[in-house]
Amino acid sequence: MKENLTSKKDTIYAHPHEAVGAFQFDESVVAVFPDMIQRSVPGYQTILTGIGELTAQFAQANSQLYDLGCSLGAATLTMRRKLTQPNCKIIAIDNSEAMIKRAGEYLHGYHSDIAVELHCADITATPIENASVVVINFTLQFVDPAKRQQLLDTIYAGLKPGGILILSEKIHFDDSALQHAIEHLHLQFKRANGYSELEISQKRSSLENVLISDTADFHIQRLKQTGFTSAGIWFQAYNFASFIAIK
Ligand code: GEK
Repeated sequence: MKENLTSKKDTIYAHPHEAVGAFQFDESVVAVFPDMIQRSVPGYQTILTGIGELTAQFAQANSQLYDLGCSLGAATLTMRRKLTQPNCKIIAIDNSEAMIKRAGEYLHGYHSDIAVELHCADITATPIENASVVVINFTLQFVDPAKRQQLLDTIYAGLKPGGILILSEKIHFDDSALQHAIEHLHLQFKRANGYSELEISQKRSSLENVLISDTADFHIQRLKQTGFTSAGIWFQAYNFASFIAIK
């Protein structure tokens, strides 16, 4: 990897902000994003490895693979590495201009003969067609809850029979004792990864009303209601889970 593509340490909330604004995926976040997501999301690397393995298992020849809310393209990279089926294309979409620009630089840093299209667009307004694998890795949680079902319907309609949706999300728990205990584990994870109390509390304020989580049961029910016959969790680390749904 080229020197100028390496990630800086995330110190965005290390100093007091006079007013903590709503979290935005802008250039300051892009510069530290790989560090930020690794230190904030338990199991992130394992999920990426799983996305690669599921791609190898479910990708179909002559089909399209989607990475919705691709950020810097980490899932696209792992899909591209594991894809062996002929005549496939990966379509990676993010509505942050800064993310897409940087994702292009990352993807060009590695050689591959597999076609990747990068689009700066809203995933709720993107057509999904002839798909065998659709990944939404920690992005549905940022979509307006009122638009989530419609997005899932679009994905379902665009998937080929036997196709797979891989959906990773931060989740919450209706049981308050469980919520408290598991949230504590996540806080300890962030502390162990070097985040200070100030950073943790300012980040939490900035994500309020921006990241809106659902429960695991709600996700599975909604996936079944969408039409998927098989839907369940394949990975969970504390309050972060990844679901698969097979058409
Ligand atoms: C990874 N998947 O590293 N349309 C398009 N993009 C959106 C939208 C939208 N409506 N809303 C948010 N985003 C990545 C990590 S990060 C997760 C995904 C996180 C984009 C937003 O710009 C950001 O890049 C991404 O979704 C969420 O595997 O930061 O916790």
